[in-house]
Amino acid sequence: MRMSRVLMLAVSLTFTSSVTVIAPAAEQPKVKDVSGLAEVDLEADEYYFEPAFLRGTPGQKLKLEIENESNTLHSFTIPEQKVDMDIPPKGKIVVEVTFPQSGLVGFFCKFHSALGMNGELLTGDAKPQAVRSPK
Ligand SMILES: [Cu+2]
Repeated sequence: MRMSRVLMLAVSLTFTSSVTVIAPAAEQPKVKDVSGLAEVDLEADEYYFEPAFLRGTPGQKLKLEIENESNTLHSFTIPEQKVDMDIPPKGKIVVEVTFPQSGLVGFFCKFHSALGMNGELLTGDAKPQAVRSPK
C-alpha cells in the first residue's frame, strides 16, 4: 500500500517536470547559427523563409542563396541595407547581407510580410523579437 503510493508520486513528479521542460522550448523560434559561414541556403515558400532566424557575428557578411520553392513571386527585402530583390517562382537568387554590430535587423517578403513571411538576422546573443511591420 505504502509502496504504491510512493510510486504514484514519483510518476506524477516525472510527468510534471517533463511538461515544464518541453513548454518553453516550443515557444522559441528556431534560430540557425551561421557564425563563421560565408554562404547559406534559404528556402522561400508560401509564406515563410526557412530558416527565418539566423545568428551571426557583428558585421559578418553572409551570402544567401534563396530558392523559391513555390509558384508565387516573392521578394527578399531589407530596407536598411538597400536590399530589395524579387525571387521569381521556382527561381533562385543570391544576395549578400550584413549582420548588425549588435541587436538584429529584420528581412521580409514585401508581398507577403503581413502573412508572416519575415525573418531576422541576429547578432551575438540577441533574442528573436516579434516581427515588426515593414511600414
Ligand atoms: Cu512572398
